[in-house]
Amino acid sequence: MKSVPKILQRIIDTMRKAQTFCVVGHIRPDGDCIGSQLGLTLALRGLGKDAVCWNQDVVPQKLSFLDPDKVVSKPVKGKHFDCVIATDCASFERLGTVGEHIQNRDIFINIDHHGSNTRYADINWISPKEPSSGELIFRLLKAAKLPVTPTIANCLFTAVSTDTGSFQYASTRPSTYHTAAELVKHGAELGRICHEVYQSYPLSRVRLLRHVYNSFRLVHDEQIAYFWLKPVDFARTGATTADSEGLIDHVRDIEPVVVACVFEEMEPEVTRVSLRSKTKDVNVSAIAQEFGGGGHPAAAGARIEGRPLTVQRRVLAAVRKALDAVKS
Ligand SMILES: [Mn+2]
Repeated sequence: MKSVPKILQRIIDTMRKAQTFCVVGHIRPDGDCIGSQLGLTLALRGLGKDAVCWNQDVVPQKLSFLDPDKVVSKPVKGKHFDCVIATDCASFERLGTVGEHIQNRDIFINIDHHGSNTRYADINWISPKEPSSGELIFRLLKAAKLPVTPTIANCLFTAVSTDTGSFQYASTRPSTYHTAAELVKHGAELGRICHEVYQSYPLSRVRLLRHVYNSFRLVHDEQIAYFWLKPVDFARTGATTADSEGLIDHVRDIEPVVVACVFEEMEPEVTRVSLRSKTKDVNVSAIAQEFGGGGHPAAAGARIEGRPLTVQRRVLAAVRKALDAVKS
Protein backbone atom coordinates (compact mmCIF):
# COMPACT_ATOMS: atom_id res chain seq x y z
CA MET A 1 0.00 0.00 0.00
CA LYS A 2 1.18 3.51 -0.80
CA SER A 3 2.20 5.38 2.32
CA VAL A 4 0.38 8.60 3.14
CA PRO A 5 2.53 11.73 2.59
CA LYS A 6 3.63 13.41 5.82
CA ILE A 7 1.70 16.64 5.24
CA LEU A 8 -1.48 14.69 4.56
CA GLN A 9 -0.98 12.63 7.71
CA ARG A 10 -0.56 15.82 9.75
CA ILE A 11 -3.84 17.15 8.37
CA ILE A 12 -5.62 13.87 9.09
CA ASP A 13 -4.29 13.76 12.68
CA THR A 14 -5.42 17.35 13.24
CA MET A 15 -8.84 16.60 11.74
CA ARG A 16 -9.34 13.62 14.03
CA LYS A 17 -8.37 15.54 17.18
CA ALA A 18 -10.43 18.68 16.57
CA GLN A 19 -14.19 18.79 17.15
CA THR A 20 -15.34 22.19 15.84
CA PHE A 21 -14.48 23.17 12.28
CA CYS A 22 -14.96 26.06 9.92
CA VAL A 23 -14.30 25.43 6.22
CA VAL A 24 -13.69 28.65 4.31
CA GLY A 25 -13.21 29.67 0.68
CA HIS A 26 -12.40 32.65 -1.49
CA ILE A 27 -14.48 35.64 -2.55
CA ARG A 28 -16.58 35.19 -5.69
CA PRO A 29 -16.42 31.43 -5.24
CA ASP A 30 -16.22 29.17 -8.28
CA GLY A 31 -17.08 25.50 -8.75
CA ASP A 32 -13.77 24.28 -7.40
CA CYS A 33 -14.06 26.42 -4.29
CA ILE A 34 -17.68 25.57 -3.45
CA GLY A 35 -17.29 21.89 -4.41
CA SER A 36 -14.15 21.48 -2.30
CA GLN A 37 -15.59 23.36 0.68
CA LEU A 38 -18.89 21.50 0.66
CA GLY A 39 -17.33 18.10 0.01
CA LEU A 40 -14.98 18.54 2.96
CA THR A 41 -17.64 19.99 5.27
CA LEU A 42 -20.04 17.12 4.58
CA ALA A 43 -17.27 14.57 5.13
CA LEU A 44 -16.41 16.18 8.48
CA ARG A 45 -20.05 16.11 9.53
CA GLY A 46 -20.17 12.45 8.50
CA LEU A 47 -17.30 11.91 10.91
CA GLY A 48 -19.43 13.38 13.71
CA LYS A 49 -17.70 16.77 13.80
CA ASP A 50 -19.36 20.16 14.18
CA ALA A 51 -18.48 21.78 10.89
CA VAL A 52 -19.69 25.03 9.37
CA CYS A 53 -18.91 26.33 5.91
CA TRP A 54 -18.38 30.07 5.42
CA ASN A 55 -18.10 32.31 2.39
CA GLN A 56 -18.21 36.07 2.06
CA ASP A 57 -20.23 35.77 -1.16
CA VAL A 58 -23.27 33.61 -1.89
CA VAL A 59 -23.14 30.33 -3.80
CA PRO A 60 -23.53 31.13 -7.52
CA GLN A 61 -26.93 30.10 -8.90
CA LYS A 62 -25.53 27.38 -11.16
CA LEU A 63 -23.88 25.69 -8.15
CA SER A 64 -26.83 25.94 -5.77
CA PHE A 65 -27.90 22.37 -6.64
CA LEU A 66 -24.85 21.22 -4.66
CA ASP A 67 -26.16 22.88 -1.51
CA PRO A 68 -29.90 22.20 -1.14
CA ASP A 69 -29.63 22.32 2.68
CA LYS A 70 -27.85 25.70 2.64
CA VAL A 71 -24.73 24.45 4.38
CA VAL A 72 -22.74 27.40 3.01
CA SER A 73 -23.42 30.52 5.06
CA LYS A 74 -22.14 34.02 5.77
CA PRO A 75 -19.52 34.43 8.52
CA VAL A 76 -20.72 35.14 12.06
CA LYS A 77 -18.91 37.16 14.73
CA GLY A 78 -17.47 35.77 17.95
CA LYS A 79 -17.08 32.04 17.19
CA HIS A 80 -14.23 29.81 18.30
CA PHE A 81 -13.07 26.88 16.18
CA ASP A 82 -10.68 24.08 17.01
CA CYS A 83 -9.73 24.02 13.36
CA VAL A 84 -10.24 26.31 10.37
CA ILE A 85 -9.58 24.90 6.90
CA ALA A 86 -9.29 27.09 3.80
CA THR A 87 -9.76 25.43 0.42
CA ASP A 88 -8.80 26.80 -3.02
CA CYS A 89 -7.82 30.17 -1.54
CA ALA A 90 -4.46 31.55 -2.71
CA SER A 91 -4.09 34.29 -0.08
CA PHE A 92 -5.59 35.31 3.25
CA GLU A 93 -6.94 38.51 1.67
CA ARG A 94 -8.98 36.44 -0.80
CA LEU A 95 -11.06 35.14 2.10
CA GLY A 96 -12.61 38.60 2.20
CA THR A 97 -14.75 39.34 5.27
CA VAL A 98 -14.48 35.68 6.35
CA GLY A 99 -10.90 36.44 7.41
CA GLU A 100 -12.08 38.78 10.21
CA HIS A 101 -14.24 36.10 11.81
CA ILE A 102 -11.86 33.13 11.99
CA GLN A 103 -9.23 34.67 14.23
CA ASN A 104 -10.36 32.70 17.29
CA ARG A 105 -9.02 29.28 16.34
CA ASP A 106 -6.51 26.69 17.53
CA ILE A 107 -5.13 25.62 14.18
CA PHE A 108 -5.39 26.85 10.61
CA ILE A 109 -5.02 24.54 7.57
CA ASN A 110 -4.62 25.73 3.98
CA ILE A 111 -5.36 23.25 1.16
CA ASP A 112 -4.85 24.68 -2.31
CA HIS A 113 -3.45 24.20 -5.80
CA HIS A 114 -2.48 27.80 -6.69
CA GLY A 115 1.26 28.15 -7.28
CA SER A 116 0.93 31.74 -6.04
CA ASN A 117 -0.42 30.60 -2.64
CA THR A 118 1.13 32.72 0.14
CA ARG A 119 1.19 29.88 2.72
CA TYR A 120 -0.73 31.93 5.28
CA ALA A 121 -1.82 29.09 7.61
CA ASP A 122 -0.19 26.82 10.23
CA ILE A 123 -0.32 23.79 7.94
CA ASN A 124 -0.07 24.51 4.22
CA TRP A 125 -0.75 21.72 1.70
CA ILE A 126 -0.12 23.44 -1.62
CA SER A 127 0.11 21.28 -4.74
CA PRO A 128 0.30 23.43 -7.90
CA LYS A 129 0.53 20.43 -10.22
CA GLU A 130 -3.02 19.52 -9.24
CA PRO A 131 -5.56 21.03 -11.66
CA SER A 132 -8.16 21.48 -8.92
CA SER A 133 -8.48 21.70 -5.15
CA GLY A 134 -11.28 19.15 -5.46
CA GLU A 135 -8.74 16.49 -6.35
CA LEU A 136 -6.76 17.32 -3.20
CA ILE A 137 -9.87 17.00 -1.06
CA PHE A 138 -10.64 13.64 -2.67
CA ARG A 139 -7.11 12.44 -1.86
CA LEU A 140 -7.52 13.68 1.70
CA LEU A 141 -10.83 11.85 2.20
CA LYS A 142 -9.40 8.66 0.74
CA ALA A 143 -6.25 8.81 2.86
CA ALA A 144 -8.39 9.47 5.95
CA LYS A 145 -10.64 6.55 4.93
CA LEU A 146 -13.72 8.75 5.10
CA PRO A 147 -16.77 7.65 3.11
CA VAL A 148 -17.38 9.51 -0.15
CA THR A 149 -21.17 9.68 -0.37
CA PRO A 150 -22.93 10.41 -3.69
CA THR A 151 -23.56 13.97 -2.44
CA ILE A 152 -19.86 14.47 -1.69
CA ALA A 153 -19.00 12.87 -5.04
CA ASN A 154 -21.21 15.43 -6.81
CA CYS A 155 -19.41 18.28 -5.05
CA LEU A 156 -15.93 17.00 -5.85
CA PHE A 157 -16.75 16.05 -9.45
CA THR A 158 -18.08 19.58 -10.00
CA ALA A 159 -14.85 20.96 -8.52
CA VAL A 160 -12.66 18.86 -10.81
CA SER A 161 -14.80 19.43 -13.90
CA THR A 162 -15.07 23.22 -13.58
CA ASP A 163 -11.39 23.87 -12.81
CA THR A 164 -10.23 21.79 -15.77
CA GLY A 165 -12.66 23.42 -18.21
CA SER A 166 -14.40 20.03 -18.50
CA PHE A 167 -11.07 18.17 -18.69
CA GLN A 168 -9.76 20.38 -21.51
CA TYR A 169 -7.03 22.47 -19.86
CA ALA A 170 -3.42 21.38 -20.21
CA SER A 171 -3.29 21.04 -16.42
CA THR A 172 -5.49 17.92 -16.71
CA ARG A 173 -3.48 14.82 -15.82
CA PRO A 174 -4.09 11.06 -15.98
CA SER A 175 -4.90 11.17 -12.27
CA THR A 176 -7.62 13.74 -12.99
CA TYR A 177 -9.49 11.22 -15.13
CA HIS A 178 -8.92 8.52 -12.51
CA THR A 179 -10.33 10.82 -9.83
CA ALA A 180 -13.32 11.65 -12.03
CA ALA A 181 -13.93 7.97 -12.74
CA GLU A 182 -13.77 7.13 -9.04
CA LEU A 183 -16.16 9.95 -8.21
CA VAL A 184 -18.66 8.66 -10.78
CA LYS A 185 -18.25 5.22 -9.19
CA HIS A 186 -19.07 6.84 -5.84
CA GLY A 187 -22.32 8.15 -7.31
CA ALA A 188 -21.52 11.51 -8.93
CA GLU A 189 -24.40 12.33 -11.29
CA LEU A 190 -22.64 13.29 -14.49
CA GLY A 191 -25.77 14.24 -16.45
CA ARG A 192 -27.19 16.36 -13.67
CA ILE A 193 -23.90 18.15 -13.02
CA CYS A 194 -23.43 18.97 -16.71
CA HIS A 195 -27.02 20.18 -16.97
CA GLU A 196 -26.82 22.40 -13.87
CA VAL A 197 -23.33 23.79 -14.41
CA TYR A 198 -23.03 24.09 -18.20
CA GLN A 199 -26.55 24.11 -19.63
CA SER A 200 -28.53 26.34 -17.26
CA TYR A 201 -27.25 29.86 -17.82
CA PRO A 202 -29.66 32.62 -16.85
CA LEU A 203 -30.85 34.82 -19.69
CA SER A 204 -29.15 37.79 -18.01
CA ARG A 205 -25.79 36.13 -18.60
CA VAL A 206 -26.59 35.57 -22.24
CA ARG A 207 -27.44 39.28 -22.55
CA LEU A 208 -24.08 40.08 -20.98
CA LEU A 209 -22.43 37.70 -23.46
CA ARG A 210 -24.10 39.63 -26.28
CA HIS A 211 -22.44 42.75 -24.89
CA VAL A 212 -19.10 40.90 -24.93
CA TYR A 213 -19.48 39.90 -28.59
CA ASN A 214 -20.53 43.44 -29.49
CA SER A 215 -17.67 45.15 -27.73
CA PHE A 216 -14.55 42.96 -27.56
CA ARG A 217 -11.37 44.26 -29.16
CA LEU A 218 -8.45 42.48 -30.78
CA VAL A 219 -4.96 44.02 -30.62
CA HIS A 220 -1.33 43.02 -31.15
CA ASP A 221 -1.86 41.09 -34.40
CA GLU A 222 -5.15 39.79 -32.99
CA GLN A 223 -3.20 37.86 -30.39
CA ILE A 224 -4.78 39.76 -27.51
CA ALA A 225 -8.53 39.93 -27.00
CA TYR A 226 -10.06 42.11 -24.32
CA PHE A 227 -13.35 43.61 -23.23
CA TRP A 228 -14.74 45.75 -20.44
CA LEU A 229 -17.56 45.03 -18.04
CA LYS A 230 -18.87 48.22 -16.44
CA PRO A 231 -21.61 48.70 -13.86
CA VAL A 232 -23.85 50.03 -16.65
CA ASP A 233 -23.47 46.73 -18.55
CA PHE A 234 -24.69 44.78 -15.54
CA ALA A 235 -27.55 47.21 -14.97
CA ARG A 236 -28.63 47.08 -18.61
CA THR A 237 -28.60 43.27 -18.84
CA GLY A 238 -29.84 42.51 -15.33
CA ALA A 239 -26.74 40.38 -14.83
CA THR A 240 -24.87 39.95 -11.54
CA THR A 241 -21.11 39.77 -11.15
CA ALA A 242 -21.47 35.97 -10.83
CA ASP A 243 -22.78 35.95 -14.41
CA SER A 244 -19.46 37.26 -15.69
CA GLU A 245 -17.61 34.06 -14.84
CA GLY A 246 -16.51 32.22 -17.97
CA LEU A 247 -17.35 35.02 -20.40
CA ILE A 248 -13.64 35.38 -21.06
CA ASP A 249 -13.58 31.87 -22.58
CA HIS A 250 -15.65 33.10 -25.51
CA VAL A 251 -12.94 35.51 -26.66
CA ARG A 252 -10.07 33.23 -25.62
CA ASP A 253 -11.49 30.60 -27.97
CA ILE A 254 -11.00 32.74 -31.11
CA GLU A 255 -8.30 31.23 -33.34
CA PRO A 256 -5.59 33.91 -33.47
CA VAL A 257 -6.05 34.91 -29.81
CA VAL A 258 -3.29 33.82 -27.45
CA VAL A 259 -4.13 35.87 -24.37
CA ALA A 260 -7.59 37.07 -23.33
CA CYS A 261 -8.27 39.83 -20.78
CA VAL A 262 -11.39 41.04 -19.05
CA PHE A 263 -11.44 44.39 -17.32
CA GLU A 264 -14.22 44.68 -14.81
CA GLU A 265 -14.83 48.05 -13.22
CA MET A 266 -15.52 47.27 -9.55
CA GLU A 267 -15.31 50.87 -8.33
CA PRO A 268 -14.44 54.00 -10.30
CA GLU A 269 -10.75 53.51 -9.45
CA VAL A 270 -10.63 49.73 -8.92
CA THR A 271 -10.50 47.30 -11.83
CA ARG A 272 -10.60 43.54 -11.60
CA VAL A 273 -8.55 41.99 -14.37
CA SER A 274 -8.87 38.36 -15.46
CA LEU A 275 -6.36 36.79 -17.81
CA ARG A 276 -6.30 33.56 -19.82
CA SER A 277 -3.42 32.15 -21.83
CA LYS A 278 -3.59 29.50 -24.53
CA THR A 279 0.14 28.82 -24.56
CA LYS A 280 2.46 27.56 -21.88
CA ASP A 281 4.98 30.16 -23.11
CA VAL A 282 2.90 32.98 -21.62
CA ASN A 283 2.37 32.60 -17.89
CA VAL A 284 -0.49 34.92 -16.97
CA SER A 285 -0.03 34.19 -13.28
CA ALA A 286 3.36 35.92 -13.51
CA ILE A 287 1.69 38.91 -15.24
CA ALA A 288 -1.04 39.03 -12.57
CA GLN A 289 1.60 38.93 -9.85
CA GLU A 290 3.20 42.09 -11.27
CA PHE A 291 -0.08 43.77 -10.33
CA GLY A 292 -0.45 42.16 -6.91
CA GLY A 293 -2.66 39.27 -8.07
CA GLY A 294 -2.03 35.62 -8.84
CA GLY A 295 -3.51 32.39 -10.08
CA HIS A 296 -2.40 29.67 -12.45
CA PRO A 297 -0.12 29.84 -15.53
CA ALA A 298 -3.16 29.62 -17.85
CA ALA A 299 -5.71 31.52 -15.73
CA ALA A 300 -5.04 34.37 -13.34
CA GLY A 301 -6.32 37.70 -12.10
CA ALA A 302 -5.68 40.82 -10.07
CA ARG A 303 -7.47 43.82 -8.59
CA ILE A 304 -5.72 46.97 -9.70
CA GLU A 305 -6.20 50.53 -8.49
CA GLY A 306 -6.02 53.51 -10.81
CA ARG A 307 -7.90 55.14 -13.65
CA PRO A 308 -9.56 52.45 -15.82
CA LEU A 309 -7.76 53.39 -19.04
CA THR A 310 -4.43 53.57 -17.23
CA VAL A 311 -5.00 50.08 -15.85
CA GLN A 312 -5.89 48.83 -19.33
CA ARG A 313 -2.77 50.38 -20.83
CA ARG A 314 -0.47 48.91 -18.17
CA VAL A 315 -1.95 45.41 -18.34
CA LEU A 316 -1.99 45.24 -22.15
CA ALA A 317 1.62 46.46 -22.18
CA ALA A 318 2.61 43.64 -19.82
CA VAL A 319 0.80 41.08 -21.99
CA ARG A 320 2.45 42.44 -25.15
CA LYS A 321 5.83 42.19 -23.49
CA ALA A 322 5.20 38.56 -22.56
CA LEU A 323 4.05 37.74 -26.11
CA ASP A 324 7.05 39.47 -27.67
CA ALA A 325 9.38 37.53 -25.39
CA VAL A 326 7.99 34.31 -26.91
CA LYS A 327 8.71 35.45 -30.47
CA SER A 328 12.31 36.50 -29.84
MN1 LIG B 1 -9.30 26.02 -8.00
